[in-house]
Amino acid sequence: MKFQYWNPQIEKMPRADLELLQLQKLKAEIDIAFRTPFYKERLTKIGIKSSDDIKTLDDLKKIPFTTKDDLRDGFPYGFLAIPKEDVIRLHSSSGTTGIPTVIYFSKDDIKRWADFMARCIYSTGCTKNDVFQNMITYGLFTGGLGFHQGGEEVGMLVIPAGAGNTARQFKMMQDYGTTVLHATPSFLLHLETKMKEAGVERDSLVIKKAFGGAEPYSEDTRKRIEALLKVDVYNSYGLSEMNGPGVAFECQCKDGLHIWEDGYIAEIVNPDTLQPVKEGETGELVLTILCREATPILRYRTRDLTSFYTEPCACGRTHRKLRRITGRSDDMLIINGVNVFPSQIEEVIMSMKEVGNNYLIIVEKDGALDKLTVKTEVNAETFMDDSRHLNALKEKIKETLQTSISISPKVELQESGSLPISEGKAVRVIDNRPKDV
Ligand code: DLL
Repeated sequence: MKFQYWNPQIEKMPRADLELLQLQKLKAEIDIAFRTPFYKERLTKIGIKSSDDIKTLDDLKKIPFTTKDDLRDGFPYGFLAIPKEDVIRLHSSSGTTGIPTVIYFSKDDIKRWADFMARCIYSTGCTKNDVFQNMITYGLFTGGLGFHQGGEEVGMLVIPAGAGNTARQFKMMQDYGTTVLHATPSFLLHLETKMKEAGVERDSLVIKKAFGGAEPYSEDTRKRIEALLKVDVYNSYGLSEMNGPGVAFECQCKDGLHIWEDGYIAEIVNPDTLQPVKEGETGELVLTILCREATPILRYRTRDLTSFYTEPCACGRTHRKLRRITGRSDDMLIINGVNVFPSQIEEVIMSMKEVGNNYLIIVEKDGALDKLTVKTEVNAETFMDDSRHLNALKEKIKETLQTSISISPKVELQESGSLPISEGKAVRVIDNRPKDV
């Protein structure tokens, strides 16, 4: 395989040099942090007076974690490090419930972010000859503009399609000869169902690649999208607190996500003890941004569960790789005392070929006990089968889930296209149990 690098010097930098660069950037970011009301108080409290007190990368561990609640407490300007007149953009969580988390950007911050995004896109083999249809929400959500800027930086023809409206999406793919797509994995799965319904022939499209991210998905889901749409799918990870997309991305090897360590310091900790996990073990990702002057964030608890690869990547990049995010430490369901991650359920159902492209997990109270229902679409041929086959499939799903998660749920099979699909991140879990007060 021939690899291409957006910034070979940085991407293949020897580890020792990379760590030195991180230290320099960390010191600069600490000085920036001192200009925010929040960190000025927090750093002073623990006896850090300036970046001179950070002598090694390990010294970062002296600084307490920053949480989403801290960001909310600091709303709206507690984390702002530059004069307001130098801010050119903000992105924030939707803020429909509670206080939003808001991130500000200077002109240089936006340039740096665009450059990281270009690095991600280029690392998958895209070039300026590609036509890139960005089928994700634009607006306060970072997915739209983040990828848009990166695509333009690479020199691709970027179509700011936005999410939803599948009929128009297919029309644009045909009209403009789209070669690369970006959407949530759930939307990519949905696209194939809609393609059949709309009678769009795959041969009328020239799509080759798709970026899928913003929500967790299993390896089986990736394989399924690749088989259905006949494209290569690359996993893309990021979060608005760390700019948005562009934090970690799969290269042409499609085996783990390179985290750009000249832009972010990544730690993985045990979410209960908050101590570092052993090399290669799974835990919660903690990130410090090194590439933003308007809103510094140090040691942010992402809640995302992942682990580092210990082997180097065949592409020659020296930036470490993260394993696919399996879920969040706060999305774990406790069902009659058993811990279950929605991703474990997805893994089981998406590995079965009879199962369709959408599913929903419902938890409710049944008397004193919790009841788990898994509703899953089945593909059209299976749905038309006689009831014996459908019952056998139900039993198979039940038994496999029992083995995997130690719970035997109620399984409901539904017709393809009948479960709700959201334009943004998929809603996979409905927990109707009364909340403890
Ligand atoms: O989802 C940024 C983004 C946009 C990433 C487009 C990739 C593509 P937030 O809305 O702040 O930002 O949500 C961040 O989404 O903490 C993860 O829990 C989850 N997430 C994002 N990417 C992945 C992924 C954007 N590839 C939160 N796999 C994160 C699993 C993901 N979860």
